[in-house]
Amino acid sequence: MQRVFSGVQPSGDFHLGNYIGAFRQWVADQESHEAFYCVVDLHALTEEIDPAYLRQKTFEAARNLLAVGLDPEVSTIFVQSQVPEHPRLTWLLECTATMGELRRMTQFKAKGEGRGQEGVRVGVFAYPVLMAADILLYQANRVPVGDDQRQHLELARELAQRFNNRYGELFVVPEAAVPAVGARVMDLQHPGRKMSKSVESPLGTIAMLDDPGEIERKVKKAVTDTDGEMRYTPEEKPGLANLLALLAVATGRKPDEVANHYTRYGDLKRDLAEALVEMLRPVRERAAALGAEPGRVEEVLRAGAERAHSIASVTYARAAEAVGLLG
Ligand code: AQP
Repeated sequence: MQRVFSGVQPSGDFHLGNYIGAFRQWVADQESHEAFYCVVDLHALTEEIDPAYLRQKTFEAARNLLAVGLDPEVSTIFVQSQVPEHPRLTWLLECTATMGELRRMTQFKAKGEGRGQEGVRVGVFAYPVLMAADILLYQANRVPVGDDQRQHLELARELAQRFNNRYGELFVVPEAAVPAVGARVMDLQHPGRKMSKSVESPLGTIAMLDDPGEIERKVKKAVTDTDGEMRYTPEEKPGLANLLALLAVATGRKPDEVANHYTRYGDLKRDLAEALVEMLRPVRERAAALGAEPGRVEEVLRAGAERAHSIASVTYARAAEAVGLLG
C-alpha cells in the first residue's frame, strides 16, 4: 500500500479552506493508502503564540481531525513534537538545503514584507525544511495539500533527490496532490488573499465549526462586484469566482456549470450558505460528540505517536547512518 502524509498547524481554528483544500482529500485517501496525519505544533511556533493557547489548539486540532471523518483505526493521527525524529531529520536536511532555495519561498518573502527580512524569525525561513522532514520520515508517496503548499512540496522533492543522489536511495520522492477546484479558498472579505487561520478576518473566514447562522451571515456579506454578471473568471471577478468554486465543491459540480445555473448573486449566496451548512453539519455534530469524551482524543494521540515513532525512527536511523553519524 502506498503512503499518504499531511499536516496542519494548530495556529487557530480550522476553516473552510483547510477543509476543502486538505481534509476532504485526507479522508478519501485513508481508504486507499496507509495514512499519516499530523498536527504540526512545531510549525506553529514560527509565529508568536501563547503557550496555553498552543496547547489548547493542539488538542482541539486533534479532536477536529477526528470530527472531519478520519478514522484512527486506519489512519495514524499524531502530534509532531511527540515524535522526536522530526527535528532530528530536519537538521540533516538543513545541511542539504541552501540559503538561496529557502530565500525563494514565496511564503517567506510574503512574511518578510512590511517588517523586513531582518525581523523574520529563523523558524519562518527554515520551516519548509521541517516540512520536508515531516514528509520524508514516513516515506510518503502522496501529500494532499492546498495550492499554497506546492512550492514547499517541490522543495521536499528536491531535498529527497539530492540526499538520495549523495547517500543512496533513502527517501521516497513525494508527489503533491492538489485538488482541481478549491485548492485556494479565498477570504470572503478580501478575495485577493487566501482564507487563513492566523490572519484576523472575522467576516472573511468561515470556521469549520461555525454554526449555520454564522455561515449564512458571512456568505451573505461576502464581497462580490457591482456589474452583476454571472461569470467564472477568477482574475477578473475573484470574489464571485470564490463563491462559485465553493458551491461547485459543495455540490460536486464545475464552477462554470454553477455560474450557468444562476443569474442573481443573491440566489447564489442563498444556495451556497445552505450547501455549506449541509456539508459541514456532520463535522459539527461529530466535534460536539467528541467534546464529551476528551479521553478518547488523548488515547488516539498516544497510540498515533507510538505508531508514527516506529516508522520515523527507522527512516531517521538509516539517514543518520548514511551521513556518517554513529548509531
Ligand atoms: N485558503 C485555503 N484554501 C485551500 N487550502 C488551504 N489550506 C490552508 N489554507 C487554505 C491547506 O490546509 C492545510 C493546512 O494548512 P495550514 O495549517 O498551514 O493552514 P493555514 O490556515 O494557512 O494556517 P496559518 O497558520 O494561517 O498558516 P499560514 O501562516 O501559512 O497562512 C494545508 O494543506 C494547506 O495547503
